[in-house]
Amino acid sequence: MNDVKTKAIEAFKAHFNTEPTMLSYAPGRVNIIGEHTDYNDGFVMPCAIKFGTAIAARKNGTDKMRVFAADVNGDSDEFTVTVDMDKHPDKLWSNYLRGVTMLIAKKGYKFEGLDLAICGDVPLGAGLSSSASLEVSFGNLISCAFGLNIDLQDIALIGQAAEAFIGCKCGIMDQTISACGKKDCALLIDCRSLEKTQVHIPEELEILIVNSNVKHQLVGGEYNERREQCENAAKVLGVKALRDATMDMLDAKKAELDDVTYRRARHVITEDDRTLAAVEAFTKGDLKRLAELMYASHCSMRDDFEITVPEIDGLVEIIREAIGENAAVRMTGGGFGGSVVAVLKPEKVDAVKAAIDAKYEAISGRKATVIETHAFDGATFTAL
Ligand code: GAF
Repeated sequence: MNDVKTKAIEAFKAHFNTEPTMLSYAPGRVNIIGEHTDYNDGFVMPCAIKFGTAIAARKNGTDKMRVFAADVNGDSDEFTVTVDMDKHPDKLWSNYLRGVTMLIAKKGYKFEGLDLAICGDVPLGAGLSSSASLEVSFGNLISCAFGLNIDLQDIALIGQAAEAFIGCKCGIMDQTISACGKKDCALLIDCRSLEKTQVHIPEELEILIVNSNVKHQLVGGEYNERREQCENAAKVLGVKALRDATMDMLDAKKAELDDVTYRRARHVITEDDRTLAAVEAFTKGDLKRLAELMYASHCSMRDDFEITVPEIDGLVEIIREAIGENAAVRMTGGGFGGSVVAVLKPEKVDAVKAAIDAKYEAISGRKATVIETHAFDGATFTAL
């Protein structure tokens, strides 16, 4: 059992003075390519990572969720299972649970209260979807505990709606990969049809995540603004979503779009193409092509979508210099801080770590955290 699962069980016993009867777990994710395409009905290619959120639980025979968040300074919360949920004024972590509870109840499912102890090891604010792993782990727990049989993709949709309840109009990527991830594979997700295609990650390649330790938080703000800009561009182009547009269509309407909107749309349209091309590069084991695509994705996020920060741009360049040819590296996730992802041969890892040690602090005033991972399975539930 991984550490976080054991910790959740121990925390449950210590807090509730009894044994848990269930354990739910869902991982965080790293997105290899396809950024800010999901809410444009486009393509993404994430995989689940080795970190996640574990919840040890037991039915409590009441209509209350009683939650102990072992790793949020031992904070706790209690709320009633209802279709009419209020947000907690200052416990953001609990609002994800409140949102998921309300949304499952609103769908007409009948369930009752649980005692819960939660432990997660997805680094917060690192762009690795700690909140999606919490929503999916909790949604799947409710479904399995009360025999509701909610499909994992529907659990993901409920998680996405919980984010909207809190204030972030996010896409469906993070919750889908957390729910449905496959060991040793990235998933190409068509965010319109929700069709998922497994893209095997060749054994000789490793996934490296480098957390810039510039924390980002997606709730509201610039993320929602980007989404609005994309929706406006789609309207001007006369398409349902930017997924349906081409660069020719965009260029034909250039005069009707302000420069910012044009560049936002260019990022999304070209990112969809890069994502599909990356599947082919992976399939052929063509690291050089993958490197071109990932760097082009990074530059597009930096220059057109304007979601990178100098620390992240610096990290990408440090890694490119360290690996030389075939440096498949880019920012991953929503942006404004967070992490960089690299796909590389394991023998390159030491050189990357040494370069980061030598150069990152000087450009950023902080240390980066290097995480070596592979692709993991999505959500699981165990009766204890
Ligand atoms: C965040 C969102 F939650 C996702 O839906 C996605 O838009 C991503 O940013 C950017 O690709 O993680």
